Amino acid sequence: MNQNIFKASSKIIEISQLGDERGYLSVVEENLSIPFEIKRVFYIYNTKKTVRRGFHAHYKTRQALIAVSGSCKVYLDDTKRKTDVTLDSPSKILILEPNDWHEMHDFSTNCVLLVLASHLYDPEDYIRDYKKFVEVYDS
Ligand code: T46
Repeated sequence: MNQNIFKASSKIIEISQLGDERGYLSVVEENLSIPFEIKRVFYIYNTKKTVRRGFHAHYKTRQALIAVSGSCKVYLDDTKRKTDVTLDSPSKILILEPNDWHEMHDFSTNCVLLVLASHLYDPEDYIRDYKKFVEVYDS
């Protein structure tokens, strides 16, 4: 089991909406607005409003979550602080650190949640057991 953990605080950042009469354009760049190298991109869509997903933390994967369409909420728990953040704009990015247990919920029907990740997919990087999560991060 990978115990090489990365601990930091998740945060919301705002990026510029570059706009003119044609509409808006927002830019994300690795190691600039996104504080890591982007190794993987995936997106979550067609999630029903009543569904909660996630229910895990990571050992090392850092992620950036952007609701590029619609909105959703993300429940965050670092073993001490628990909070809900709302992603409701393509210019709002949640920098989600591995030590935050997270649950995504309240998806609008048109929500497309874009996720940029610092590592390739590895099921061993997931902590899906809450007790194990507390053991690893409650120090
Ligand atoms: C996270 C939140 C924000 C892959 O095969 N490759 C991938 O890169 C990913 C991300 C998933 N999968 C497979 C694994 C499952 O069979 O896709 C299926 C759904 O994944 P999961 O149940 O992990 O999805 P979520 O929404 O619970 O979590 C996802 C990410 O997995 C996770 O890293 O932090 O979004």
